[in-house]
Amino acid sequence: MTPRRSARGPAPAGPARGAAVILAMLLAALAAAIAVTLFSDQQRWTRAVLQRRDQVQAQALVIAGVQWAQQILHADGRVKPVDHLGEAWAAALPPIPLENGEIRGAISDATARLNVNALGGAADDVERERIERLFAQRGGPVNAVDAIADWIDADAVVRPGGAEDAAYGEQPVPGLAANAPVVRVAELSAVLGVSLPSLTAVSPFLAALPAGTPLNVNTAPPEVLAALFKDARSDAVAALVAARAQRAFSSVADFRSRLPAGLTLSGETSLAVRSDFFYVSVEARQGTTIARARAGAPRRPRQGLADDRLAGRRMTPAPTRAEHQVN
Ligand SMILES: [Ca+2]
Ligand SMILES: [Ca+2]
Repeated sequence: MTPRRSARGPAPAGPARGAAVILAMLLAALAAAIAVTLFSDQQRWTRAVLQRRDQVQAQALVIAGVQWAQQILHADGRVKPVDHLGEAWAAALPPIPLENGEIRGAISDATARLNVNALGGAADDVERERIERLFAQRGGPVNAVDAIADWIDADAVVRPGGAEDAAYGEQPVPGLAANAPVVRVAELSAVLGVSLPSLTAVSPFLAALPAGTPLNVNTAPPEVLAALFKDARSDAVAALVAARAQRAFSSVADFRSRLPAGLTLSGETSLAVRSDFFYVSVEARQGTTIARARAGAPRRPRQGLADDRLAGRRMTPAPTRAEHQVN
C-alpha cells in the first residue's frame, strides 16, 4: 500500500518539525508579551495622567484657598481696629467636600508669638527680656540668646556669650553668621549653642517678623502671655486669658487696667491689640493627591514675609488628617 502524501510535499522530518513547533510557540509568547507590555504601559500612562490632573487641581485649590484667606483678612482689617480670637478669621475652616476631594484651612496670627528678630536690637530691650523668660519657662536655648542676637544683628561685634563670623569659621564645617533678620524660626538651628530639642520646645511661640512688629495681647497664647510678666503665676495668667475670652482688650491701656493681681508688666513696648501678619495654611485633596500650602500673609500689601511653600505629593494609603500646626 502506497503511503498518502501531503499536497504540500512530504512532512518535515522529526527534528525539523519540532523546531517549527518551538518557533510557533515562541512567536505566540512574544505576541502575548508585547500585548501585556502595551496594556501595562497604557495603564501606567493613564494612572500618571490622572495623578497629574489631581495634583494640578489640588495645587490650584490651595492657591485659591490662600487668596481667599487673604481677602478675609483684608476685609476684616478694613472695618475692625482690634483683632481677637472671637473673629471669623480665627475659626478653622472645616473640611469642605468637593468633587473628587475636599479642602480645609486655618488662619493663625503670627503676631501672637514673640518676634525673634527683636533680638537683633539692644541688649537691654524689653522684647529680649520676654524671649529670655519664654526660653527659661519653656525649656528654650537660654544660653544661646546672645548667639542668636549676634546671628541676627548686622555687626561683627561679639556679645558676651555670643558668636560672630570668627566662631563659625572655627567649626568643623566653617560658616558665617547670617547678620540679618531670619525669615523662618527654623533657621536658628544653625546658631551655635542652639540645640534642636531646645528650639523645638519654643518654636511654637516664636515668629520671624520684621523688627518692631508688636505682639497682639488679644491672640497670644498663655505661654507667650506668661513671658510678658516677671514671676507670672499660672493661675493669674489663666485668669487673664479667661477675662480676655469674655471681652477682648480694646487697647493696650485696657489690657493693662484689667491685669489680675500678681501680674506686673515688665514693659509695654511693642504690644498691640491688632495684627498685621498672619499664617495661612490650606490643604486640598483631589483623588489620591494632596497639596498643602503654608503662607505668611501680611495684611498690608508689599510687606514681605518669606515663608511660602507649596507642596504636592501622592498619598499612601489614605489622606492625612493631621491638623496644620504652624511651627
Ligand atoms: Ca553682634
Ligand atoms: Ca552679627
